[in-house]
Amino acid sequence: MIRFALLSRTRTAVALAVTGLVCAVFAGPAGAASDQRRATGADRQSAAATRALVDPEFFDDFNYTYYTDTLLTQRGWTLKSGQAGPGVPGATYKPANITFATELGNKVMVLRSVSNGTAAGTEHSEIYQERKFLKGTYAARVYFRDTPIFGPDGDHIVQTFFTYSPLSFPMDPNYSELDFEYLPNGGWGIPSSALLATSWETYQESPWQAVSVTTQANGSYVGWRDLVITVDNTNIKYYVDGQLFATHSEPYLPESLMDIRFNQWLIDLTGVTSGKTRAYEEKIDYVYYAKDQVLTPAQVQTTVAAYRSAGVTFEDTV
Ligand SMILES: [Ca+2]
Ligand SMILES: [Ca+2]
Repeated sequence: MIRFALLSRTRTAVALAVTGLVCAVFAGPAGAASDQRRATGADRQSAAATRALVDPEFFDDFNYTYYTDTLLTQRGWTLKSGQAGPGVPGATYKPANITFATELGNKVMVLRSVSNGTAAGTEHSEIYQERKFLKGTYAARVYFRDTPIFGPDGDHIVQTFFTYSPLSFPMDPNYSELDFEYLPNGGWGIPSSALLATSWETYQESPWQAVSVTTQANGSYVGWRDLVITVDNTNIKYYVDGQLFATHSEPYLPESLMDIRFNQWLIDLTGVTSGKTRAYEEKIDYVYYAKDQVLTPAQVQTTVAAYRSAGVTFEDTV
């Protein structure tokens, strides 16, 4: 895990610089922050039919009390702990940095990162699910934040929603990873805020080589965002707030079972010169996966609304 984590930081940074496979760069988010969609009666009626179609599926509304809630591990979640990557070498992943708050009329998960400008004083957060996901539809509602909760601003923070399988050997073609990464203060040579969607075929550490493709949109994505990734036999499609953000295809289609991850971490310590402590937060309302079914973002919203109207905060039939 530690080895992967350290590699992940390096390869991501280098991939952007070396492979340079940015297939689209466009202006920042269109329109205002996304509305919180609410299902109508008709939505709920159609939701039952939709849900019958998409089983097996995974849904977690993150209705937990604390990071030590035993339900988290019972339901397949791992909270990364200790010195690990990705991010600043020597920084620490702390499960206690993952908390749960009431917002949007329900519980949301909060990932906090803290830094005082030193590696020893830098804390990251990460949570990941079991490895059992491949083709189908992945979705999460995520809050991207541009400024610290407190303290000086400017760190090269990465706020993510991604899927991942370990690399078995260098350039293993079965390696699989699909990333949403938001950089509120830039990083990896990007001067300001940007949202990245990256699909990986494979990589090797030494000498560095990566086969990946990134779609980059410059601009602020602050606020709640509905993120969807669909994977079928032809395409990987990334959607933000219902709008198609990126389409990637072979050789980037995933071949191996992946886990689902959320993390927040600092790329480096060059963004802020101050030694004052600062903290950043990414929030996640829910995560959803439908196995082997490509759903539209609207169908995802309908399905989530159906779970909520039924009072279901967790389901796993994958
Ligand atoms: Ca929730
Ligand atoms: Ca691959």
